[in-house]
Amino acid sequence: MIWNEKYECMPRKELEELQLSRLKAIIHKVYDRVPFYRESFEKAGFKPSDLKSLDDLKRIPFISKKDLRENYPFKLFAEPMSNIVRIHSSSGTTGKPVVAGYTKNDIDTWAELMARSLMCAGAGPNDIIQNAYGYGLFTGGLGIHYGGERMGATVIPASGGNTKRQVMMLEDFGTTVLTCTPSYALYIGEVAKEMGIDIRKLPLRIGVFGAEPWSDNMRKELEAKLNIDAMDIYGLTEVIGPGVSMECEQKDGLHIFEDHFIAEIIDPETGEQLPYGETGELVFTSLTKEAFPVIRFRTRDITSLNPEPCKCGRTIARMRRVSGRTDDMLIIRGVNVFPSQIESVLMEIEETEPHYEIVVERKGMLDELEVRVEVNERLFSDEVRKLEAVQRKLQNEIESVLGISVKVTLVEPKTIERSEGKAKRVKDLRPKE
Ligand code: DLL
Repeated sequence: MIWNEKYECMPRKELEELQLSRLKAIIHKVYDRVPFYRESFEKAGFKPSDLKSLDDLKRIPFISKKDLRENYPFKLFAEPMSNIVRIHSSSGTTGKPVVAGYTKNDIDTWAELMARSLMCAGAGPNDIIQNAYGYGLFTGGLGIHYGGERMGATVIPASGGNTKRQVMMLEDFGTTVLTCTPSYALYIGEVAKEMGIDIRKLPLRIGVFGAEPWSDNMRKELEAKLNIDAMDIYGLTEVIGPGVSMECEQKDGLHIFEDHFIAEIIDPETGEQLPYGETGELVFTSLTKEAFPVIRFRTRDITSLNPEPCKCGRTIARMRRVSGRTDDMLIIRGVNVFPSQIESVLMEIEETEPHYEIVVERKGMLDELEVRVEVNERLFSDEVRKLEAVQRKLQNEIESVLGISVKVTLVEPKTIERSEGKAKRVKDLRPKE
């Protein structure tokens, strides 16, 4: 089912006309109301009246995370505080957090986008949604909550953590849709098993997983372990929160709600716009947000775009699953390594569990990459010879994917820290330059 057929299935030409008229309005608004944009447009010699076609967007300068930090907390808002009804913020692990403001209409738009997303994932008004994304400043909790209610489903505001209680609710409340990070879903599955509960036999049928990169092999793992369809949801605080794009039943890319956001792909080195199909950094422009519009925001997320209509009936473009971030990329002895490449290999090996961490250290002059992965109970109690064989197999496969040597360490079951939100899988212990 499609929540909003009019906007999700619009002929492309009509959609582009709508985008252009909305873009003109938002460009004028930020120019008039937000000193940062006025200055940056002027520096680039761009006037709002120069915008004649969607193609002219290219002429507008980007806004980066750094700009957002420099305007912390409220300087990019385009509405007076009296019109702001809510504040959210990102975790800010690498400096000051990003602060997003919402007007009443923004909250309404967001609920609409999340209702679309949940329906796109296959959920409907008869579902019971257990929302195990964290409630609070993080956008996952309240964002999904309002969308679930808008769609008419029953929402359980479980929030993250208290994992035994999550399992109890899955069983007692007959949850049909679980929303949380993929790493937390894995952990919930593991705790259920320890409690002697087989999630595969419960009514749970859909997982709406996102907020962190995960691989298609992790999807297979989750689908098998929980007996569900595991669907990818994408979003970010700067753009609105979850509900920017969502996978449909085809599981072939995430539909971007393009009547509200324009997506571009750029070359992260040159900033040049890349054609459809090419991989690069995702850039978003919000078209309808009132309080905190973003114009050409560089997400650092890596993906590509596909504008072809989908078999599901939606005509809005799709983005490929985000494989990582430009700032997640590790450079090891000159080679670019994405944690998702390692995850993909690990998920294909039966004897290991999907719990791993990546440690980078400098030994002498050289960087060393170590992949620590848990083995399953069976292998753990098996002969050393078998352990060694698995270790060698993993090492060979990872080395052939990455093209550099790695150290693989098999660790005991349940020794790697579990995540209740976004997993932190990389420990980069190299001295900061
Ligand atoms: O993570 C919003 C969200 C909540 C999305 C719940 C999905 C579900 P931030 O905390 O601002 O917002 O983090 C945004 O997380 O730029 C990506 O790098 C990453 N990310 C989000 N969704 C995905 C995904 C929320 N499906 C940052 N796949 C983004 C890969 C994702 N990465």
